[in-house]
Amino acid sequence: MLLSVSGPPTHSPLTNSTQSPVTPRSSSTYVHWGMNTCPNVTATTMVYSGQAAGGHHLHTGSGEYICLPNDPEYDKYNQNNDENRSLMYGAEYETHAPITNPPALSDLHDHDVPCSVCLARGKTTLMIPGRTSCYSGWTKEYQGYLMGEYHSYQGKGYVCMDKNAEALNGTDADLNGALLYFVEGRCGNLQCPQYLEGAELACVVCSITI
Ligand SMILES: [Ca+2]
Ligand SMILES: [Ca+2]
Repeated sequence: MLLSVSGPPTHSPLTNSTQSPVTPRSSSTYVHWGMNTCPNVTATTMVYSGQAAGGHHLHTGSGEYICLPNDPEYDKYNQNNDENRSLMYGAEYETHAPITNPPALSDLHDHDVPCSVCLARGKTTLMIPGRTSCYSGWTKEYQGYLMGEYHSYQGKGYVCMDKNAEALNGTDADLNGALLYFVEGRCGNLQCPQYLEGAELACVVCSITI
C-alpha cells in the first residue's frame, strides 16, 4: 500500500508534547567543491552530487560557478547550437605551476571538478575566506583553498575548494571551459602583514546550530 504524501499535516518532531510554541528551525545548503560526497559531519547529508561548471573563461557574459547535477532533466529544448544563448562549460582545475609553486592539488591540473550540494539540517553555514579554522562555537564542515577564475579572464566569483579535492572520472583533457585557479593576495589596500603578499588564500566552511 502506498502512503499518501498529502492530507493533514503530521505531528512535527519539532513540536513538543505540550504543544507549546517552538521556534522553527531552519537549515542551510552549501556546495562542497571538489568532491562528490558531503563532509562527514553530524546533521550534514547530501542533496545531490555533480560537476562544477560555469561560463567559458574568455566569455564576458558568463554567470557564477555552479554545481550541475549528474542526472539532468530537460524540459523543452532543441540540439542546435543557437546564437542567442548563455553558454555553460564544465570547470577544470588550473593548479599546475613550476615545481616550487604548486602549493596543493597540482596532480589535479586539467582534470574536471566534482561537487556536491550538502544539507546542514538545523544549521546555518558560512564560508570564511582566508581561514583554515572556524570561530568559536562553529563546526568545520570542510576546509580548503579559495579558487576563482584567472585574473585577466571573466570572473565568476570565488569558491572554497576542498583541500582533498578529487578529479571527476579521471578526465584530464585540456579543454579550458570554466577554469579554477588559486587566489593569492596583493598587499596595498589588502591589509598586510595580516595577509601575506603572494600567499594562496585558504578557506573554511563552518556551520552552527540555530
Ligand atoms: Ca586547462
Ligand atoms: Ca603564490
